Amino acid sequence: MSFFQSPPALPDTWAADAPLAEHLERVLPADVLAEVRPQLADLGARAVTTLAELAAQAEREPPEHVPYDAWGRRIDEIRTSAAWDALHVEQVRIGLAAVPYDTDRTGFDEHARVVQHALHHLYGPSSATYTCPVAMTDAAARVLLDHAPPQLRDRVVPRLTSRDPETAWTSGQWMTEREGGSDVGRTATVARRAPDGTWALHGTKWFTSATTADCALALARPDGAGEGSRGLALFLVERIDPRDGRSQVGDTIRINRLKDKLGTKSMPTAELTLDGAFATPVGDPEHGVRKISGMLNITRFHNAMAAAAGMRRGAELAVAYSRVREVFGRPLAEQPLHVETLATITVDAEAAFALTLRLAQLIGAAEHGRATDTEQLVLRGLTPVAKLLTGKDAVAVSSEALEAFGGAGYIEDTGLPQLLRNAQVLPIWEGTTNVLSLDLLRAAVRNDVLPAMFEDITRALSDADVVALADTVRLVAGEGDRLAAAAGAWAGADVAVVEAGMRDFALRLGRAYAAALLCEHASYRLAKHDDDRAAVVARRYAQRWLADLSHRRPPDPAEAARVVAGAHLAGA
Ligand code: MFK
Repeated sequence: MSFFQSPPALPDTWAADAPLAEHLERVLPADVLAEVRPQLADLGARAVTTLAELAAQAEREPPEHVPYDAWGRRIDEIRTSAAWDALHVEQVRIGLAAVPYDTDRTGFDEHARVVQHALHHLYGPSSATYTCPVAMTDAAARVLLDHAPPQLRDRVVPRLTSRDPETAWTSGQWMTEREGGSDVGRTATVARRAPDGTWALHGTKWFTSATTADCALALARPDGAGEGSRGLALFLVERIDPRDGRSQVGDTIRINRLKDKLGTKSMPTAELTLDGAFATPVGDPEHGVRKISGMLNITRFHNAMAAAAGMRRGAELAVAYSRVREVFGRPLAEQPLHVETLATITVDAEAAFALTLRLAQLIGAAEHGRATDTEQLVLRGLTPVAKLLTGKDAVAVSSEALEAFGGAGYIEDTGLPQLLRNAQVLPIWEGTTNVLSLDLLRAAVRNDVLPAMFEDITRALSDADVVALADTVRLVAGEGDRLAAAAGAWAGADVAVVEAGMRDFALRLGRAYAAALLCEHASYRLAKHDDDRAAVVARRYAQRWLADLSHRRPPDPAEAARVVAGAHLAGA
């Protein structure tokens, strides 16, 4: 008899994901959870069946650019996979971009962002990165609500937040130019005002993600405005000119070519030329960077959600495989070193989820006028920290998940390599690790966010003041003290030295934050459910990332097996 390996069979991702259910039970009011649970259950089942099939098809069928029609007319059509289009319909029906905004109807109130995080956690890894247009659509709605005049806002926001696939729009975000991706102040696109008061954009955008979007927020420099980021204004560009219903694409918006990317292959990303594209200013034509920062802060939250969800999917795949793959006479799931690795990535995935969950709570509170002054400062500082830490961890965990498959993890038709490819974009787009580290420094200097962040860490730890967590809490508090002391020494220090240390500082702050939040969750689980799984998770995370080698506990194979089994429910 020939031998064939068994592929991993992913279980229902809602039913198997005990940490997801446990965190939601802690942070959501019972009525909100009861309302959303059927949707999560449906999504968890479909994430491994219909959605997974659509995602696989979309990954196999990348978009094509058709510049001209048969008769030589410029059309710049981008043909996407039918599966990609179906994933769009799915996310609209789920309400991924709508859920933060239709709270009058749902009653989710300030919990809507947590609900969004949960839905995203199940949809995202089976979406072939449709989460990217979702992120920009949500963020564009936020910016238009905050800055657009009523007429523009009332015409466009209902489309961006629609749950009806017939009327729903997606938005893009056109910032990046050849001159600058991070250094947006070098933007060369100009905005010219016609005598009738309308605006037209001229320039080249070097990376436009999800280019088939119905509209995009774009930065441009009004004629005569000053140099640098202060001279930039924010505009909404629509695919269909709202004045006469004519398509701007192929005419005043020309697609130069699609990008050939390492990952996100199902999604069109284009270089395009704006040649007099009609555009509407978002409010006064000034403070463009300040306004689009509101978009970046929401897309950075989405980036963290995508990272946490991708890490969980990597761990799920590796665990599922360990249960069917036998080597040296035993399933991988019974081999101590392999189980230790599975426990490590499972714990890192839960930490990413917890960190992003705190961000979701803070955004929801801020959007509903419930955030305290301290919480608003925490939100400003935690956004770059959560984005940069989870982005880095998503790559590391995806790589580990592929390795858990041996050679199969390196083979395209297993579908596994795309996990790593799609993770590698997460530390890059929406600000690289270094740009975000410097954004934390900007927030620390301009807004003094660090004391609020340390206060929030202390709050989480004081909620976890129980004997079973005492050593872990001490470890995290000690790291918090060291970080506070390091920040205290910035005053009067050489700026170059402070900047050069910011990546290390931001990553360490993220680790301490995540560990504190895991402690808070663990204490709840102990008190309410007499369950110490989460305490083990918090201890393992803090030991791995915060303890020096001489203080690390020796491995405990039985404990690692418990961590894996408790986080990946078998038979679900
Ligand atoms: C899963 C899906 C994930 C999402 C997918 C989306 C796909 C889309 C792909 C892309 O588009 S990737 C392109 C992403 N580009 C970036 O992330 C830009 C990275 N660069 C930065 O973040 C720079 O820090 C930034 C351009 C924002 C600022 O550069 P400057 O020129 O040095 O600006 P400056 O003078 O420091 O700040 C200008 C104003 O913005 C200031 O306010 P004022 O006008 O009141 O002084 C700042 O306080 C404000 N600001 C900057 N960053 C902010 C912010 N305000 C709030 N939050 C922030 N993060």
